[in-house]
Amino acid sequence: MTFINYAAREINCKIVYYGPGLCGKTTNLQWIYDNLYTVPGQVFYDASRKLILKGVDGVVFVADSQEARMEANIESLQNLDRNLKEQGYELKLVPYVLQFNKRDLPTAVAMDEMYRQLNFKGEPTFEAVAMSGTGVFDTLKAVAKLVLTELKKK
Ligand SMILES: Nc1nc2c(ncn2[C@@H]2O[C@H](COP(=O)(O)OP(=O)(O)OP(=O)(O)O)[C@@H](O)[C@H]2O)c(=O)[nH]1
Ligand SMILES: [Mg+2]
Repeated sequence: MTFINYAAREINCKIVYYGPGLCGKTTNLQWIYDNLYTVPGQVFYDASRKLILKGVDGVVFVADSQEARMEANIESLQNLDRNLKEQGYELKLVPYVLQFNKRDLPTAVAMDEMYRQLNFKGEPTFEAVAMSGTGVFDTLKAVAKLVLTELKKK
C-alpha cells in the first residue's frame, strides 16, 4: 500500500503495531503521532486485527516484558502469523521489527530469555520504555528502513 508522492518528496506507507493487550502499542504511538495504525490486543478483536493488516508494508511487534505476559506475547505472535497469512503475507518475509517494551518493570524477563522466546529470524530487536519514549523512535526508524529496503527491490 506504499504511495510515493514525488512532488512532495514523500513516501507514505502503512506500518502496523501488533502485540497482546496492554503491551503498550498506543503508548508507542503517542510518542510518534496519533495517526499510525495499531491493533487492539484483546483476544475478542481478532476480526479488527485481520482488517488492519490489509495492505500492510511493515510490522512492529510490541512484546510486554512482564513475566506474566510471556504467554500472551507468544499467542499474539502466532495470531499475527496466522492473520498475515490470511491476507496473503508471510511474517518471515514482511519488514518486521521486534520491541521488548516495559523494560522499567521489576518483573521484566531477562533480555536474552525474551530474545530466545520471541525472536525467530534475527529481526532487529529493541528494548523500550514506551511510557517515557525510550526506544520508540529507534523501533520506528528500524521498521521504516526495512520498508524502504523492500521498496527499492520493486
Ligand atoms: N511500566 C510501563 N508501563 C507501560 C509502558 N508502556 C505502556 N505502559 C502502560 O501499559 C498500559 C497499556 O498501554 P497501552 O499503550 O494502552 O497498550 P495497548 O497495547 O495499546 O493496549 P490495547 O490497545 O488494549 O491492546 C498503560 O497503562 C500504559 O501506561 C512501559 O514502558 N512501562
Ligand atoms: Mg491500544
